[in-house]
Amino acid sequence: MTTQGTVLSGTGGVWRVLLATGESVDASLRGRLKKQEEQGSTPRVSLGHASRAPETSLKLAVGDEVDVEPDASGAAWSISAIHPRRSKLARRAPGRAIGERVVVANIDQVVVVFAAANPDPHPRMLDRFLVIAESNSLSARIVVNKCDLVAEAGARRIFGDYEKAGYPVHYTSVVTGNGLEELRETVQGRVSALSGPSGVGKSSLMNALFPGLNLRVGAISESVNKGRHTTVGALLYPLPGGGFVADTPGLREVGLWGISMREVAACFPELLPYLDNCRFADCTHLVEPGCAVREAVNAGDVSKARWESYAKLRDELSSAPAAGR
Ligand SMILES: Nc1nc2c(ncn2[C@@H]2O[C@H](COP(=O)(O)OP(=O)(O)O)[C@@H](O)[C@H]2O)c(=O)[nH]1
Ligand SMILES: [Mg+2]
Ligand SMILES: [Zn+2]
Repeated sequence: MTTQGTVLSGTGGVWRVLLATGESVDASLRGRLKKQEEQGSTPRVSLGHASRAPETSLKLAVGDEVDVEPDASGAAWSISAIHPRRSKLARRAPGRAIGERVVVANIDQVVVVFAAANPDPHPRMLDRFLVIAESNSLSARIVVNKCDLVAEAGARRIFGDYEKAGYPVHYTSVVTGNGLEELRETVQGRVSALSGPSGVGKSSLMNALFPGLNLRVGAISESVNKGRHTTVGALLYPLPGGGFVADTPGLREVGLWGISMREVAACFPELLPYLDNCRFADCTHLVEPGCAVREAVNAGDVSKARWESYAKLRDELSSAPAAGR
């Protein structure tokens, strides 16, 4: 009897799968799927109906929806099919489009959490997270937590650039409860990849939004997977009332490999209206005369700090092995 489920985590070839019944089981990949995974091939996922889905990398990831079957004894479960993915947050290997590793599959949004203070916000790191989301065609929202520690006007000034760029920004405090209900509504029933530096209050926020979730507060999330013998980096938490939150430790280290130079400008949404108006079609928006992007920066229509981030990321990409274009 086949049942559908969602992959919550994976350790050393054993995958924790949440069944539609609400029960969680440990399952291993069925032989055929496993072989494909080891070969790193990209076979079409067969679901028994004519699939228009593009070739899907079959490496199983947290967030994947799967078919599982118990063996005759009913004690051991195996994963017999992986459903096509709606979306993915992937890190790409240097220099090639294939060989990417999916960090989380089927997510609806990336939620990037920073603190208004303690630790102080780091906008350039935020820009990296946003570029990773944009390059995966995922929508992103920003949470500025610990607003009890600073005057909210100050926090709004720092993150105003992002509101102007079109990102939803939530100003929250787990201490006062400010902003929590609005944030809960955007997370409930959806699959969110939660990211941000450690210590900003990600676990505290989730516990406050969803009592009963019981994430460890003060724990260094980056160490969650240390010492295990696989490098599966994400853990999916089912939310009471529907939806999931994926804890994605190490997302910060996701390289920007595979993003082309041209693509990186398009990962800054507020630059999009200007990109086709530069004098030179191959404008880098760094030094050229007649650059519509720099004119917008000089006119104050585009944040200088964001443009500097763009320049920095571009510089980083140009020295990467995948450089070119
Ligand atoms: N003042 C204040 N402290 C908070 C807030 N949210 C979390 N903290 C504290 O920040 C520390 C780190 O929280 P944690 O949830 O573990 O952060 P994570 O590493 O991002 O998951 C803990 O000591 C929390 O009690 C907040 O809104 N205001
Ligand atoms: Mg945490
Ligand atoms: Zn330009």
